[in-house]
Amino acid sequence: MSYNKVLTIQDISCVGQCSLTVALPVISACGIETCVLPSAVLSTHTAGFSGYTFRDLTDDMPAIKDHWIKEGIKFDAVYTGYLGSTKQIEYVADIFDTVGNDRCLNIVDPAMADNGKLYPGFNAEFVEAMKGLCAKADYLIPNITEAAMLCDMEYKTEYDAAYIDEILVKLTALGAKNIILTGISYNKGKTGVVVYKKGDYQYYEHDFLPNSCHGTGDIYASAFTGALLRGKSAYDSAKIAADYVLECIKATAEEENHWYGAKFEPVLYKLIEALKQ
Ligand code: PXL
Repeated sequence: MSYNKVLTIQDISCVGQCSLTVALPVISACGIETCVLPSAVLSTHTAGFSGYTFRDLTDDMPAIKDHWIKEGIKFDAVYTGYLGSTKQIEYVADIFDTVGNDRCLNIVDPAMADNGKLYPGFNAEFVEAMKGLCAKADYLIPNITEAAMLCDMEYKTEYDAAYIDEILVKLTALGAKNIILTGISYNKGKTGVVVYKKGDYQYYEHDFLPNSCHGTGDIYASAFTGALLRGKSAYDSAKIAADYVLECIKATAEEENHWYGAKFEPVLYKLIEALKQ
């Protein structure tokens, strides 16, 4: 088995089962060395809690990167999630250019919006800057809200294949090489993920579970990254990640008041088993 080292850049929400507290265990469980660059430290995530603390780590980023350069540290992949400021996007673009090895994969989850709305604290300027990061993405993993915003298109909850096609073409025009578009539903009771590369379209459809929970986007992107770096194809990685997220949602649904995140830990072994096949 080849050994890979990934750098993931996203926040630490101390409580909330999202971002780094998901990426670190999930990617490590996939057998991948996982290095981190925290974009911010929050007491909790911002979806449903109020009065959370927010320590922006933007100003620490250049010195951290410079130290890695001095030490000759390079990564096989850089995977970005929730970023703490617009300025940070610039720094992350530079990190892509300087600490990746010559086969480094840039994986971008433009974690900034869901259900038609930006997360608290983000604005149009952030979306514009995120378009620039998408241009550097070997793999871009947006949900449909983020995709519509990145394409300056209307967000729709009901759509046809032509709407999704337009999104895929526009994201490709931004510069993203492979697009993994999550939460795409063409049939009632079903949803799925589109895997797209320059006109080559694949779709994995699975059951839609009504009790969706917070943080599943981060679980999805982390499991996708882990599977991809284990040598799975983009389609197989997209499928493995989708199946794992379904297991996480089912595990969470057993307890009514676990509202802030998905219980991904008890079913982590299922992700590891899927990687063996
Ligand atoms: O799951 C995405 C995410 C990550 N980090 C923080 C968030 C959110 C979504 O709300 O608030 C801090």
